[in-house]
Amino acid sequence: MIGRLIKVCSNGYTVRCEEKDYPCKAKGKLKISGDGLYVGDYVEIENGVIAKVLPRKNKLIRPRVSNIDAIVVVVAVEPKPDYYLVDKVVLSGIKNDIETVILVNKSDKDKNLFESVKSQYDGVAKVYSVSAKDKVGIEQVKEFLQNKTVVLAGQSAVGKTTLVNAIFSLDLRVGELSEKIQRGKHTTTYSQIFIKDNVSVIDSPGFAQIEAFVDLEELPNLYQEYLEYASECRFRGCTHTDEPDCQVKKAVEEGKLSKERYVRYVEIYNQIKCRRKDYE
Ligand SMILES: Nc1nc2c(ncn2[C@@H]2O[C@H](COP(=O)(O)OP(=O)(O)OP(=O)(O)O)[C@@H](O)[C@H]2O)c(=O)[nH]1
Ligand SMILES: [Mg+2]
Ligand SMILES: [Zn+2]
Repeated sequence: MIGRLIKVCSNGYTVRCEEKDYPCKAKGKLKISGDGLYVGDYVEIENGVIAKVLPRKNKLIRPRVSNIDAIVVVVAVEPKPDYYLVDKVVLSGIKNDIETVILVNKSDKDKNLFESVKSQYDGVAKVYSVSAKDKVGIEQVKEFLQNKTVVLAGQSAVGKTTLVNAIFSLDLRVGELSEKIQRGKHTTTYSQIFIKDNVSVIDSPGFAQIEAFVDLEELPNLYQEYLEYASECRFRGCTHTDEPDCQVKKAVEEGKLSKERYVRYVEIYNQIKCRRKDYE
């Protein structure tokens, strides 16, 4: 039987075949050789044992998921958005040829964040405004989700599980925001796919850090909104950091490109450069 691995947790695997869920074990070999199993894998099961993984269309390392059509990054006014995290998710999406969209949640609390996010990610990602709590904007998101498998990414307590509840009319346990430290409590502890009506959403534990696994040389090319300007930079292979006559820098100064995202670009560029020094 062929099915899809929809859940991995400490007590085993769950595989869905034709609308039925099967608790499974994995062949020892699968656990130790290769790179193991990913939520989202299509697998062959024999008597409750996962015997084989079918070829993957793509995979992400963190969260550990495969066969993804889009990454949905959730941000909210609270906890305060970590835009480096959003940038790095976008980078890993571009690198793996997976579309990234951004959901600005908790619109019931704040309306300004949406415009700010939209201006920063103009030409990079679709941005939606939603309130998972009040179920506002959910239909539009559901339209985007049709016939896709997406993974939710974002800091703890931005409302990923609340969104799953809103999209699938479920009542999963959600966490709370610790007022004092403005951080979530990592309520979701393992990845799981929710499937209904041609929509598959993977809820994953909120992650505070992501490694984009990008090389210094390729970084400038992964900022797609820079490419049209980059071709006019004085130097070929301009990194848009300290070179003279850089058209990307000029476009930032003229307000044609987001200043905030550019400042983070330079910081990420320097982070990767330092990381490389560490290894040399
Ligand atoms: N005001 C408001 N609060 C929301 C909304 N969505 C979620 N919350 C609240 O935000 C808190 C965290 O929600 P969760 O859904 O658990 O967040 P999460 O992203 O799944 O967090 P982790 O599982 O820890 O990664 C809960 O108290 C929710 O009730 C929203 O649209 N508006
Ligand atoms: Mg959660
Ligand atoms: Zn340049």
